[in-house]
Amino acid sequence: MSGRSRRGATVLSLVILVVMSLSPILIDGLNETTLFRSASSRSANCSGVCINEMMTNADGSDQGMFPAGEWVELHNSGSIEISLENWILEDIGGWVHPIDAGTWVDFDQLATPYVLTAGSYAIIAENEVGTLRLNNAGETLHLKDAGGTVVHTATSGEASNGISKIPDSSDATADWIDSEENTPGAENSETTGGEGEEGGGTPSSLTRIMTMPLDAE
Ligand SMILES: [Ca+2]
Ligand SMILES: [Ca+2]
Repeated sequence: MSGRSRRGATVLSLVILVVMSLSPILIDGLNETTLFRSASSRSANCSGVCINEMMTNADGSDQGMFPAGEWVELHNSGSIEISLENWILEDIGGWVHPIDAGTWVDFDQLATPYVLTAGSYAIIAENEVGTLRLNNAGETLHLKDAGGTVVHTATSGEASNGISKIPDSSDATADWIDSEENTPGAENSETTGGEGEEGGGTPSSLTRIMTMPLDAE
């Protein structure tokens, strides 16, 4: 074997090695894409304490003290009071936001700390904590109880500046839609006359999720 062909063989084996080492990355990339795709449009039905409204794209800075910044409204839709001690909000980008005195608006006015009575609302705000990073282009947010069990999952569509997202009353598992009016701490105000306009949102939300950074503000 001449020096040249030996060098050629060495280069060839290097190329094969590089390709072999890249393939797991490519496979991981595909899995990640599949994961993101399956994670979109995954709003869930909910009873008990549920995510009920979210401000993913606050007017002005997305961080700040409520009413500035992002916020999430929880609603106890059940018939018994529930303690949210050690519950968290976690988004698909892995940001974990606590539910505690520092994030729960008017926490000190609760009759019992952490207890959300039946029918009442809680506002969990960014409050400059720095961990509520809801993606303006579309977000999937999980509410988890003290044992780490997902209690509710909500997926929002692309948000307009300063307009909150609420469940689509015609389809609980669809991407959330724009509210008619932001109602933190009160019953939601749904956009009227929206029936029949939904249903075509999935492909565009898939595109967004695959092209936008997950933790974009
Ligand atoms: Ca509300
Ligand atoms: Ca945001």
